[in-house]
Amino acid sequence: MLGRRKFLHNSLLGSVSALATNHEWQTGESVVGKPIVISTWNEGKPANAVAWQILQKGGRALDAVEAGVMIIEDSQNCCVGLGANPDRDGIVTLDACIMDEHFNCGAVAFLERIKHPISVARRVMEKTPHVFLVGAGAQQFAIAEGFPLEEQKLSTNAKEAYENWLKKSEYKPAVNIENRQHGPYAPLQFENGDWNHDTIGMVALDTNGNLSGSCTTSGMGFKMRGRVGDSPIIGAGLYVDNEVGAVAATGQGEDVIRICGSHTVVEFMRQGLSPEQACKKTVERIFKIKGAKAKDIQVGFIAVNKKGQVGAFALQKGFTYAVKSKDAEYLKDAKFLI
Ligand code: SD4
Repeated sequence: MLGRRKFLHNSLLGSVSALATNHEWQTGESVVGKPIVISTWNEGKPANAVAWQILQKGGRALDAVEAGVMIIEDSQNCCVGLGANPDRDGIVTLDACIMDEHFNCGAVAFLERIKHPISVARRVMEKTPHVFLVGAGAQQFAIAEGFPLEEQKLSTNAKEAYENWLKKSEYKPAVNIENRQHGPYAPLQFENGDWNHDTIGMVALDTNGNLSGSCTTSGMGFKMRGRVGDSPIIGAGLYVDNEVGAVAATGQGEDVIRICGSHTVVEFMRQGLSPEQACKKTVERIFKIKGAKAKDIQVGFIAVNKKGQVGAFALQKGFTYAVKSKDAEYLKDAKFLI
């Protein structure tokens, strides 16, 4: 027979492990278990709220990460989607990618006049034998799939920003321009034409323990015509390995591409690092490569692992990310290196 003390000890352990099964946690970045969603920047918060509607009903992470970023693509006067800043020729071009729990992935880049590049990326994944369509071909595919061709017209904010930019016509990536101008929580509508937020990345773990991720962007404002950054590139702007974790990147795409950023974070998690440590180690790699020039750029990563632990890390101060789970909903400043 079990003594009373031993019985208590065992039943406590029993309830803790039952809790742990449904609700994993660890110290440091909060816990959170499944389902859970994490997104980049301040816009991550409203995007997470939409994703959560799907996750909390036991829905698939893939559906959640598509729907979540779509509302940001939708907002006509925001940083992502057709309302965003154009390239240096005054044309908005969009990039996006999506990846599910089976290594299925789809991407589009240099896509014009289509409101939801993330959904076109999903169609590429689900309806073609390919992973990546670009430019006129991506647009042709979108139209064939029934996506409406929108008017070629800059939003009020983008028009003003572009006219300002034309005065000097200097392309200089700015660090955290998003938060400098809009404070700790930016609403979806901005008042001045000087915003320059470009991207939302989202990764999620669903009730069934499956991971997926999405990333959608207008790319760096006033970029060279034809320039594509990391955001639609599987392994750079986004990567999902359902045995390990899911990661999305934001910031200076060129510097994320050269180290296959999101894939690198996943590989560090595979080696046993927590999501935050894995993001940090990847940022350190970029820092090492850039040397003194690192201060001119921003790069940030968000990550979730198979247990539902989340984390983020940035090169510089000012990168925010949003988390939503059953017990937590927060927008947080990421830790940073310099
Ligand atoms: C790009 N990574 O096109 C994107 C930009 C970005 O917030 O993340 N901006 O390089």
